[in-house]
Amino acid sequence: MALLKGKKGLILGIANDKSIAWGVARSCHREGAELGFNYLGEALEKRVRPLAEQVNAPIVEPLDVGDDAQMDDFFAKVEQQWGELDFLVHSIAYANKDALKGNFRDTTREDFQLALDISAYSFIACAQRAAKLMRPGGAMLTMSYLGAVRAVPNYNVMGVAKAALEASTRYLAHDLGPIGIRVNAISAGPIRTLAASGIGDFRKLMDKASRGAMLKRTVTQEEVGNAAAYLVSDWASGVTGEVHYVDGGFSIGAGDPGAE
Ligand code: 0WE
Repeated sequence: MALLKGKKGLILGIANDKSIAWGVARSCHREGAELGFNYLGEALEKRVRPLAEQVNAPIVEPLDVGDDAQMDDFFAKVEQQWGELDFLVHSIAYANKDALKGNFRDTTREDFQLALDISAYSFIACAQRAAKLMRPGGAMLTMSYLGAVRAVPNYNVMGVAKAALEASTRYLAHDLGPIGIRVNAISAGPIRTLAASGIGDFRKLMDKASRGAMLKRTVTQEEVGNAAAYLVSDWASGVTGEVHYVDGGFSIGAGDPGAE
């Protein structure tokens, strides 16, 4: 197979072996890509380095996407090491824990700014730096969620951030299309990750996701990884500006209109 043989790609947002970004990394490694990772702080470095070794990733560097100086340093190191880049996968989000429960109308300006900065603007910040290292045929990908387009209880300001992220995907596709770079998003169903562990009632949400999905189950990191590998590969050379659902068909359902 080796869908990504000879390609160099950055995968941003691995926290541990449960991360969606790690699922993407495994699929991309299996398909022959050479990978580069970031880590957020020393605590996560201890988790990310051993994973990087498993897939022989030559680039493992610190990067907090909320810090422009770190963004510049990170991409300067990538340019030094590789010179050019074939793909970028952005799998990063953050909102204040308290903003992911209770009433959306209580969202503070600070909650809004943080969630939108880290979860949506950071993709733009990555794209502008990554594009400089890409030739025609390059591809970028980010991770979204259904809360971007529907009011999902408690997802709150993250839903607004994902809406901005999906719109950013389209505008980046518009800008970068003329130079042969594609930009897409995957809207994944809920998956148990470190991010999910900070959320109350995630079990109930996963149960609902299984029952509502056409496949009657949730999706795995590996399934998102395989879809990601396709989207950054040349097999998807005609696909850009798209939000591709990897949710077992949940989003095409009507729920249970007869439920009490
Ligand atoms: O995008 C996400 C979660 C992103 C996330 C998670 C956390 C938890 C810990 C962002 N910021 C934080 N901040 C923290 O302090 N998902 C798609 C998973 C998710 O999160 C939810 C969901 C789903 C699904 C929150 C409420 C309701 C549903």
